[in-house]
Amino acid sequence: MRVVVLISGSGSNLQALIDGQRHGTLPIEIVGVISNKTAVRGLLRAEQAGIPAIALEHTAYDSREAFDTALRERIDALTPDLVVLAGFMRILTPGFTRHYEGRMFNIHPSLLPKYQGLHTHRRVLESGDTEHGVTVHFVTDELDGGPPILQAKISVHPDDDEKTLAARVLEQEHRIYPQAVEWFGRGRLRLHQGTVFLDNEPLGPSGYLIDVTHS
Ligand code: NHR
Ligand code: GAR
Repeated sequence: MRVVVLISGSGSNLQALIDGQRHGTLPIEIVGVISNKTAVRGLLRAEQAGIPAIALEHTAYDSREAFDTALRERIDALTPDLVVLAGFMRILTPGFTRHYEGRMFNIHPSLLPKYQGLHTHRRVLESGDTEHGVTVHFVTDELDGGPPILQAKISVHPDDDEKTLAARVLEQEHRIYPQAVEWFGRGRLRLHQGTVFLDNEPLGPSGYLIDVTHS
C-alpha cells in the first residue's frame, strides 16, 4: 500500500509509521512526505529514512484553493492508496477532502466529538475533565468531524499540565496510528456511506475504542 504523509512539524507520528514500515510490521511503503512548513524536524526524519520529502509552503499561494490544488497535484503524482495527515495544521478545502474521501486519515488529540479544533489539551484541563484521549478518523470537509476509526482513552492526572498530558496522549498516538494504517493496508477497513466498517462489521460512533485509563 502506497502512503503519502502530510506534516507541519516534528513528525513523531510519521516516525512511528516509518518504524513500522522498517520493522516489517506495517504493510506500507511511504512514497512521499509533504510539509506545508520548511525546515521542520519531520522533513529530516523522512530524509533520514530515504523517503522523498518536500516543503510546499501555503504562504506562497494566494488562496486556500490554490494551495490545495498544488498540494493535490503533488500527492496524486505519487499515486497513493492512502493519505495520512500527521500533525498537519492547514484546514483543507471541500474539493480536496472529497477527492480523497475514504482514503485520507487524520489523528486528532481529543476524544472526538469533544474538542474539535486546536489547543485540545489546554481545553481539557480548563474543563476539569478526568478523561482525555486521541482519535484517528476519516477526513471529510467537516473539520475534525469525519467518522472515527479508532480511539484511545487515557486518564487525566490531578497534577497534569498541558505538557505532561500531551506527552501521554502522544504515546497513544504512536500506538493507534500505525494500527489504523495497518487495518487499511490489509483491506480490513472501509468507509461506506458515512459508516466505518472493520472486517465488515460497522464500528460505533467512536470507532474502535482502546481504554488505557487503568494502565
Ligand atoms: N481539513 C478538513 N477539511 N477536515 C479535517 O477534518 C481536517 C482538515 C485539515 C486538518 C487536522 C486538524 C486537527 O487534527 C485537520 C483536519 C488545523 C486546524 C486549523 O485551525 C484545525 C484542525 C486541524 C488542523 N488550522 C489553521 C488554518 O487556518 C492554521 C493553524 C496553524 O497554522 O497553526 O488552517 O486538529
Ligand atoms: C499530535 O499530537 C497530533 O495529534 C496533533 O499534533 C501533534 C503532531 O505531532 N495534531 C493536531 O493538533 C492537528 N491539528 P507530530 O508532528 O510529532 O506527529
